[in-house]
Amino acid sequence: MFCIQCEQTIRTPAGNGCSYSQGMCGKSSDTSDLQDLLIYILQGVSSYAALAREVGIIDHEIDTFVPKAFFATLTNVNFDDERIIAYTTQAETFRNRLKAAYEAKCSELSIQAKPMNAPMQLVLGATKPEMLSQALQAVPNRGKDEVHEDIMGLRLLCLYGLKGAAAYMEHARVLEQTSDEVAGEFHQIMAFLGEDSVDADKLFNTAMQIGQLNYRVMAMLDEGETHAFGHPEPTQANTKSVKGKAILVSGHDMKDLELILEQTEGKGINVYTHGEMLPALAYPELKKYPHLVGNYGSAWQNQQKEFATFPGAVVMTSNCIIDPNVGDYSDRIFTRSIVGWPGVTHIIGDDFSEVIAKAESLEGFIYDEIPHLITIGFARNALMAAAPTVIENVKSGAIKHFFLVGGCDGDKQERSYFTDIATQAPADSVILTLGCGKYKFNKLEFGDINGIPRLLDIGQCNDAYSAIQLAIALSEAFECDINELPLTLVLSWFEQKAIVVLLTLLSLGVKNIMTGPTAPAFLTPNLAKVLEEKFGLRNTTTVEADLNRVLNVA
Ligand code: FSO
Ligand code: SF4
Repeated sequence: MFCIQCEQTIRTPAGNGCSYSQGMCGKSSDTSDLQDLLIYILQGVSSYAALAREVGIIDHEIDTFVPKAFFATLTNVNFDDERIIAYTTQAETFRNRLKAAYEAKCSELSIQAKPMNAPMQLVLGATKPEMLSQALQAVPNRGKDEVHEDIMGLRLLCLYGLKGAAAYMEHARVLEQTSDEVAGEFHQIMAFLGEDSVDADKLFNTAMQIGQLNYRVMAMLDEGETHAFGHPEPTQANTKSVKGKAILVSGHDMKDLELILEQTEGKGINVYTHGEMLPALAYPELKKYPHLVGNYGSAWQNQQKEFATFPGAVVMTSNCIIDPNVGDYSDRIFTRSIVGWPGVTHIIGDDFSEVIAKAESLEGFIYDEIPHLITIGFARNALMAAAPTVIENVKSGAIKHFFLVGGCDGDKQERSYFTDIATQAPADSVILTLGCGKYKFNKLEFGDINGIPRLLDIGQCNDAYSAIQLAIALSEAFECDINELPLTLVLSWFEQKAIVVLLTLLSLGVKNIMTGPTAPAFLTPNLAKVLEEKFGLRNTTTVEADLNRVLNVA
């Protein structure tokens, strides 16, 4: 196995990446190899999808399938070999279907079918051992001895960035937001990555193209969420438990939460959000359910402790899942969509009665805790509504700086940096946050500036789209470039969604972003240098030094 896609990858002086029998996340070498083979064959599907488009053929079923299956290989999503194999054999079937359609159309038009790249030609082994034996040709650092390490780093940056975009495409699709243009560009990039380019400029430009593509995808997702559930509104969310039977819904997919709320109405079951589902509590069409009682727990890395003590059923709608056997709750956690863990019940379709029956069979919370309320719901609309007051306060000097501190959480000790920078930011600064990284400080008291809360929770990681809209509005109000605003972005990264959000920001020309707690291990020193020179992108250092630098520059 070789996997280097997330922040917790193994780093040694001899080389970086998880490459032994198991990754740091618990992914076995078999699962990793099967995922590599899946991605490789998906690159073949996309190659045919891109060619088929040239002759006027679009297959929507396949357009949906490819990003979804790619999403299954994102960090902490699917650890179930059988499900990965099922995606892989389905991919081969789809690839052959497109091949046949493309070749038939070519002969109908009397044109020569274009030559096939390697992923288009792979004949999948019939058994798991045969598939595993094919993994070497599919491993993401294939050919590493023949190419410069910077080329490999750029390939991986593109591959992992596109994976993040694929995840958001699937989130958007669930909410009926699809686009033939976006799917076409996605296939074209996926196909390009299957060709193992050695062209550094082309790879770098592709990374920027992925960022731009993801900007459109995040806009689609924003449209899907606000169309389905209304615009988030500032909301006091309870973070303590309420007496009664309980279901906990984690991940990013609010459609699943809505289905669960509908199906539990009047059943005496309380529904809680977890992790990245917290922002759902601010959407009018979700918060209208009185049995959506609040948020339980914190970010993904604490789930083994938190789920173990949750006296109800748990539903994991997307990333991030970790081993449920450790906390001994594998019989009351359920997976959805692309998520998988061997032996855990996977819910297909829209019927959650198994989850409800499980919650009914469990004790639930036996008493009410004293509520602890936090304010959430400052997505695009609420931010825009607050913008005139914010602008006045900037003009009067009451607000001197904005920090966007967001991204992923994780269990590394160094991540206390994000708590410290939020709490040590000067009293005349406003802190915007998004993603599960917010749990490092979102239950603390930050006060307000003339009625504007100093901590504004924008939402999920994909709500970076809302943050960008605010930055654009502020730059228009102050008639300056985004980079001239008194705004500092501090991104905590863990997995590939954060990589693509970073690519989006860079592709929009946002400069001087700080990322931490460590640099991606697939970025070589040369690539890090190029990103610093071009974009001022740098690693976080110490809170004191970083605050000193950004506040004195501003
Ligand atoms: Fe967190 Fe996990 Fe949204 Fe990530 S739950 S770490 S950036 O997957 O997706 O913020
Ligand atoms: Fe290692 Fe991260 Fe890959 Fe897991 S997802 S195998 S921890 S690099």
